[in-house]
Amino acid sequence: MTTTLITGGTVVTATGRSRADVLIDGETIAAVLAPGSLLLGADLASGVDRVIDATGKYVIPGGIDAHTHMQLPFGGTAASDTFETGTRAAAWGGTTTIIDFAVQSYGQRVFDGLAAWHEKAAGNCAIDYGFHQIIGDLNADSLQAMDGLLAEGVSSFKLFMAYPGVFYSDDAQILKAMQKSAETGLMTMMHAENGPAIDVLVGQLLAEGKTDPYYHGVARAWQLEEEATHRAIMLANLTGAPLYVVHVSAKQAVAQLAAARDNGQNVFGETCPQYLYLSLEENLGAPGFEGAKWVCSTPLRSRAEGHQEHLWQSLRTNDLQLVSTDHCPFCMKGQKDLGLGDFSKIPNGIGSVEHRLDLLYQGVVTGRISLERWVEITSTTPARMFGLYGKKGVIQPGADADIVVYDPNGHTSIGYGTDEFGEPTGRSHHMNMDHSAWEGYEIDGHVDIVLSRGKVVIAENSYLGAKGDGRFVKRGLSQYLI
Ligand code: DUC
Ligand code: ZN
Ligand code: ZN
Repeated sequence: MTTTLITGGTVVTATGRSRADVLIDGETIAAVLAPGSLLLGADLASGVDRVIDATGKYVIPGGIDAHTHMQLPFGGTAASDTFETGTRAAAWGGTTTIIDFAVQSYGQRVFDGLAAWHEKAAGNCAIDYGFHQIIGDLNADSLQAMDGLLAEGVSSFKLFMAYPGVFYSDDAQILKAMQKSAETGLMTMMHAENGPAIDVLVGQLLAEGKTDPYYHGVARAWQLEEEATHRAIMLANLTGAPLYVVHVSAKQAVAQLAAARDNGQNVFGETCPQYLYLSLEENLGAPGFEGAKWVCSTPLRSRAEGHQEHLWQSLRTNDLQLVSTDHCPFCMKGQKDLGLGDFSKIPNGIGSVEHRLDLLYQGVVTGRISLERWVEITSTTPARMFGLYGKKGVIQPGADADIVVYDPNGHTSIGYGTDEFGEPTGRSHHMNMDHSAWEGYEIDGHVDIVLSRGKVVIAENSYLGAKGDGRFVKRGLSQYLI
C-alpha cells in the first residue's frame, strides 16, 4: 500500500483552517498532524513512499458534485459527456465524487432504470460516483420499488413538476411519493417549475414568432419557479418528507425555502454556478442562436432583477446549502442546433462539472463567501446532505483520501480551445463539448493536485488516472436533517 505525506499546506475544512500535514495510507487518511509533530517519528517524510509539497497551498477535501447527468437521453439526443469523459473532466476540476441521476423512464420499472445506469457507469469512471433515482413514472409498482432503494445505496429520488409527457409528476403522484419519503427517510429532490403553465407560454410565444433562445427564459418565468417551490414545500409540510429543491435560480424561490426553514421544516436548496454568474440578458439574449449555449432549466434569470447577487447572499446565510452543477452538456453542432427556429427544441443543459470549484473559489477572491464556506458548499454539505459524510467531504483520519491541493496563487483560463477561426486561444477544458459556457472566464486559483482515494489522478497539468478507478459508493440517509 502506498503511503503519502502532504506537507506544508493549509488544511481548510468547513469549520476552520490550520497548517497541518496529512498522512495517507493506501486509500484512506491515516493522520492529520501539526507541522513538525514527532508523534510518528522525527523524519516521517523519509519513511513514506511519496511526499507532496503543498507549501503556500490549500489542502481541501475533494469536491462532491451532487447533481450531474452523464449520457442522459434528453431532448431528442443525449448529454455529450459519457461517464468516462465527464468524470475525467470532473477530476481535472478537483471534483472527486459525483452523484448522477439514474433514470426510470415512463413505462420502465425503477430497478431496470437503476440497473441501466450501473451498466453505463461501471468500469468507466475516473472518480467515485453515487446515484439518485429519477422517478419518471410514479405508479404503484414504483412506490413499492422505492422501499428497496436505500438497500441499494440510493437514498434520494427526484421528481419533476416540469416536462409534461417526459418526467412530469402531478400533485397526486408527488403527494404519494412524499408520503413514501417521510416513511423511508429517502430525500425527495424536486425540479420545481410549473410545467403545464410553461408549456402554455411556450406555445403562445412560438405562435407570435418569438423563437430565439431568449424566449426560453421568458416562458420559464420566475413566478412559475416560485409557485412550484411553494407547492412542493406545502406538500412536504403535509407529509413530513425531507425536501431538497434542485437548481434554484429565482430569488423568490429562495424566499420560499428560507421561510420554510425558518418554520423548522427539513427543506433545502442548491444553486448552480450558472445562476450565480450568467444572466437572461447577457447570455440567453446573446445575438443570433448563440444563446442556445445557455439554455437550461430552470433558466438563467434577469440580472436587472438581482437574482445573481441574491443567490450569493443566500449561500452566505445558508438559505441555500450547497452548489452543484446540473452538468448536462450538449454540443452546439448536432445537438443544441435541433432548436434552430424553435427554442423549445433546444436540449436543456450546460456543462460545468470541471469548473465548479474554480468558479466558486472566485466567490472567495471577491469576498462573497469565506474560504471555509467554499469548502462547505462544494464538499462537506453535499456529503452530509446525501449520506456520505465521514467517508467523503472531510479531511480526518478514516476518511477516503479524496484531496485537492489548490493553489491560490495559480491561474486558470477557461475555454474551449479555439476561436471562431479555429485558432488556439490558450484556454482549455476536458468536457466533451464543442464550446464552453464559460469561455473567457479567468480564475485566480488553480487545481494543482487531485487525489482520489489516495491515488494521484491530476498533477503537473496531467491526468494520471484511468477509467475504472472510480467506484460506486453506497449512500446512507441524509446527515443534515434537523
Ligand atoms: N435541467 C436541465 O437544464 N438539464 C437536464 C434536466 C433539467 O432539469
Ligand atoms: Zn431538473
Ligand atoms: Zn438536473
